[in-house]
Amino acid sequence: MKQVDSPAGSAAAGRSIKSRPLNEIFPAAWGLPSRGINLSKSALVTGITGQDGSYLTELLLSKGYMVHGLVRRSSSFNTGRINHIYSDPHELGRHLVLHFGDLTDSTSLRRIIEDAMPDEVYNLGAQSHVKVSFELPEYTADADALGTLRLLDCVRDHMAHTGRTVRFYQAGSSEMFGAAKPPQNEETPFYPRSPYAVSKVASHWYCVNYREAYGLFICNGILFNHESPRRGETFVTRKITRAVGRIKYGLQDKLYLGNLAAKRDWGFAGDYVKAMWLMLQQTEPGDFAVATGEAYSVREFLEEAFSCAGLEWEKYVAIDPMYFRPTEVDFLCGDASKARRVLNWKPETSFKELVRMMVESDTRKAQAETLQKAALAGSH
Ligand code: NAP
Ligand code: G4F
Repeated sequence: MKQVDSPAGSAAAGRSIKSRPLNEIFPAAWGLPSRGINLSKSALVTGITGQDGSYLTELLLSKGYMVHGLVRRSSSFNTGRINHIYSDPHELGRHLVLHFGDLTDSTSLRRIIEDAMPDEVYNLGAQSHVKVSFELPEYTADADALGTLRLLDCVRDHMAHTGRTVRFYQAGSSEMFGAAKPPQNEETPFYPRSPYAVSKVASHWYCVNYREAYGLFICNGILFNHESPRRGETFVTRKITRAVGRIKYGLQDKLYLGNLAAKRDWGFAGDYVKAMWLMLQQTEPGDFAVATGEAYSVREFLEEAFSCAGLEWEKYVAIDPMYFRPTEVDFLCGDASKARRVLNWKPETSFKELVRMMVESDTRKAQAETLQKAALAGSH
């Protein structure tokens, strides 16, 4: 299987853009309209700096799209996952344009839609951490629920003013099923168990309503957990594989986790973004569950990841109650038969391949960290 992560220091990462901070460069995008560049389609991706945004953008660029990305203002760099595909605004014929914006700010959304004139909008931006949503419930609702409504309404107005057609993908989540019994699919009633999940349910229904009320082409993807070497480091899979690499290289000796009994249907993010794109290429809009159909517990993920590195997880893992959630989702396992039938989509990466890919990537990162530390120590 092809390794899809682009480690720091790769040839791509070493292009000229690396010499200047992206935050300094891409505001120039405002003055360089994308219109007139002869490409087949244009897409706007919110959440482009996230795990899925980076894989989706690679996919869209490979298909010849002009891609516009919404990026949040941050005091530190948040574009690490897309540096390798970004090109300087002063280069001719670039296919990726970044715009500052925020899902909590409808003025920015409106301006970006008008500037980008997308054929397809992929709304992936969200406060996506379930546990954090219990600490930040209001912000999560603002970004994840109202953010979707704001974007939908901008698209609706843009279509009315211009007569253009814009297709819309909404990043729904298996978390919306919450306490509903597995296997879960498009027909399963939602039973959300966190402020994050409640916000995603609201987004789902906003999308259904805008589709029915205004005839917009809107698809809700109901994606089960999907992971990769680019997964955020506070999600359990990446937290585990990162710890495996660091333990292997003596950089860490303990890993603190919460509930090991929870079961998830874990797939590879690179496979799942293909389903997003396929949804928007159909003749009719619809909602689709995207999953592997296999579930494993956090404990099973631990066993698999540590054994990839020849380590016994029991020697390193401790339970810390701070990682438990006020309400847990015990068991998610998807039935993606509609996606298989209608989209002709199926996952291409097995659970074992996924875990190995993540462990190998994090082991390389830990090795690089060790070498860097040694070099620093040597220079003092
Ligand atoms: P992620 O890595 O956490 O990325 C989230 C993205 O949203 C980042 O680009 C983030 O920007 C951006 N964002 C956060 N708040 C925002 C705001 N107020 N305005 C604009 N952008 C904002 O998440 P992911 O794993 O790629 O997931 C993509 C989407 O799918 C999310 O909506 C998530 O809830 C949903 N989803 C994910 C999974 C999964 O297993 N991965 C499953 C089902 C659904 P920064 O980089 O600046 O933080
Ligand atoms: O990796 P997690 O934080 O992912 P979770 O909560 O399933 O949410 C992810 O998948 C959703 C799709 O179903 C997305 F919508 C959402 O945006 C996100 O991408 O936790 C997985 C499980 C949970 O049961 C949690 O309680 O792992 C358990 N867990 C045990 N110890 C832990 C830990 N989770 C985290 N993050 N950190 C721990 O130390």
